This record gives sequence, C-alpha cells and structure tokens, in this order.
Amino acid sequence: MKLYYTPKSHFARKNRILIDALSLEVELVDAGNVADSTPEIFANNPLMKVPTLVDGHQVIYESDHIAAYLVRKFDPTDSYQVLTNDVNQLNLRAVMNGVMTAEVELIMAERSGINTQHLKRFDKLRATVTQGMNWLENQADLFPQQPSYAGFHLICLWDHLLLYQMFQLKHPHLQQHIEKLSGFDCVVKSTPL
Ligand SMILES: N[C@@H](CCC(=O)N[C@@H](CS)C(=O)NCC(=O)O)C(=O)O
Repeated sequence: MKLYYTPKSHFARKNRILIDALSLEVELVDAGNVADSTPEIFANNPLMKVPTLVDGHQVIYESDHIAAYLVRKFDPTDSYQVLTNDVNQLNLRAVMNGVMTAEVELIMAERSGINTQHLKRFDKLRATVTQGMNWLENQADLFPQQPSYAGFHLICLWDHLLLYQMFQLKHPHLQQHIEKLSGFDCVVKSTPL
C-alpha cells in the first residue's frame, strides 16, 4: 500500500498515526507542493489533495474514508473507534474537519498571494476556526481518555495550528488531552517540524 501525503498535512497525519498504531506496512509517497494542479502527484486524485491511499488496484480518497478502509481490512475490533456511529463523536469529527479545512483555505490563499485580511469570505473562515476551537474546548470531555482516532485527529489539528501560528491556542481542556497524547510513540513520530 502507498499513502500519498506531505509531511505537514494534518489530514494525512490522521492516517499516518493510525497506520503506525496498527503497525501496518504502508509506503509514504511525498506529493511535494500541494498547491500544484497536477493530478499525478496526488495518485490521480481528481480533487488534487492529500491524502490518497493506493492498495493494489484500489484507490481511496478522503482521510476518514482511508481510516475506515484500513480498519475494516486490518483491525476488525476497531481499536481506536474509527467506525463509531455515536453522534457526539461524529460531531467532534465534523467540527475538527471543518476547522482544519478553514485553516488550509487561509494558508493556501495566502500562499498564492492573496491578502486575506478584511475580506468577508476569509473573515468567515477565521471565525470558523475560532468558533470551532471554542466549541471543541466546551466539548472536551467527549474525547476518550484512552488513545482514539478522535484524539489522533485532535493532535493533528492542534499541532498544525501551532505550526502556522495564525491563531492563538488558549484551550486548557483540549490541552490536557494533547499532553496525554503527546507521549504516544505513534503520535511523536509524525510531529510536523
Ligand atoms: N477532506 C479531505 C481534505 C484534504 C486536504 O484538504 N488536504 C490538503 C493538505 S492538508 C490539500 O491537499 N490541499 C490541496 C489544495 O487544497 O489545493 C480529507 O479529509 O482528506
């Protein structure tokens, strides 16, 4: 299997942590510049995004679909609750994905030379991140105490926000979960530099 990723991609990191936690053999293929519009570097993902998983002739798009595919194939007991149907857990996942997407849009816009300040659309994306993080802080006790896919997701989101420094992180309840997860080997290995 091959995972097309970049070292800084927080979406791909969700898969990398899970892959390590399940001790799966997956070759990592660095897609390079994700701003490029060349489908080949994304394993022909028509959306031109990482991550993409290639398993023989099967190609899988979307980080959460990749996680579900790996768990269905290799982890029948679903050790990290990837396949949860719990509505609260799915809401956590939706908000984390929404915050990550809004942050990526801001980063990509600035990288392509757009000054995102004082533009209504980008103000909304900034508000999405701020409100999303505040919502997660208020729901922090929904995160499992044991290592879980929700926890892996949170640390990917958190470390990426720290890396790009567009937002202040003052979320003590989330921070407690982050500190616990930061000691987990599979998490440390993929920390973005
Ligand atoms: N919903 C997708 C989001 C993937 C995503 O946005 N990836 C970013 C990198 S972190 C990307 O490749 N962006 C390229 C672009 O938007 O042009 C997933 O969960 O896999």
